[in-house]
Amino acid sequence: MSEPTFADLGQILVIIPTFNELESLPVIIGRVRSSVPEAFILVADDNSPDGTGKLADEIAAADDHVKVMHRLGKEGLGAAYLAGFAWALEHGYDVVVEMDADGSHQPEQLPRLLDQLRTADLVLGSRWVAGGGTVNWPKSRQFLSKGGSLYTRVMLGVPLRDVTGGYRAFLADTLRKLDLHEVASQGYCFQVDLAWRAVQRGLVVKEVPITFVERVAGSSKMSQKIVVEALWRVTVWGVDDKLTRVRKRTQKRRASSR
Ligand SMILES: Nc1nc2c(ncn2[C@@H]2O[C@H](COP(=O)(O)OP(=O)(O)OP(=O)(O)O)[C@@H](O)[C@H]2O)c(=O)[nH]1
Ligand SMILES: [Mg+2]
Repeated sequence: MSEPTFADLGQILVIIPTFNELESLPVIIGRVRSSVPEAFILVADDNSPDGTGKLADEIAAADDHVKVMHRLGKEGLGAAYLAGFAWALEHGYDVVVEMDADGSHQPEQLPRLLDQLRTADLVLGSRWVAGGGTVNWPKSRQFLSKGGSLYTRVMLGVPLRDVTGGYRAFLADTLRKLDLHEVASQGYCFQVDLAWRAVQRGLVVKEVPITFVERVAGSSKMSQKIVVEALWRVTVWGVDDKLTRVRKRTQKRRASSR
């Protein structure tokens, strides 16, 4: 059987943000290259002290499908993605993918996301739809992730099951419509922010099942601060959104009773 091709989608760029991913990076690059050979990769490294950026340069020197963006220091996942998106749009890519370096997002499942992008503006890899799930994730992390998505669904009214996940494929046109210059959120909240922006703009957002695998090498950059930021911002956005709706409804009622 021949490999599926995604030539009809145009040029694809997979952005992999890294901070101290020396062990994981070469593995993940190799897996992306075999899974979707036509895709390009941009490693967005925040000057990792362990030399991940240097290793990325060495890989890029031997493979014209691998590019590297060196950033000055650790500024968080959101900032690295925003810089990567800007680079992708400047360089004329048609599809932009978000993928972690640690193997949690399996490159072998990328074809699923790309396939659905043919009929969507944004495709989310989802752990919490039928067929999706996690491997080696403690119950506490599963609870936090499902609970976070449920809270967001209720507060913001987004009809999505996994809104904090970071395995995603965007049409470049979608990124152009999201007013990215306004995005200030980080971590999980960055993912919520982008999905909510897409929903608010009436774009087609689809979820496809993925199996998220807990990292086997390196260490997590997840922190309590990231969780608290997400909870706080989602609450503020949700309350603000509800107040705006009530205000609009009252204005309409007043106008029609005049
Ligand atoms: N460029 C850049 N990449 C980052 C930064 N923080 C995290 N990353 C990368 O973003 C991806 C996700 O980070 P993780 O530490 O795996 O966070 P997580 O997946 O929420 O946590 P775990 O489930 O414990 O792995 C990885 O590829 C990290 O190397 C950062 O400040 N800058
Ligand atoms: Mg991870």
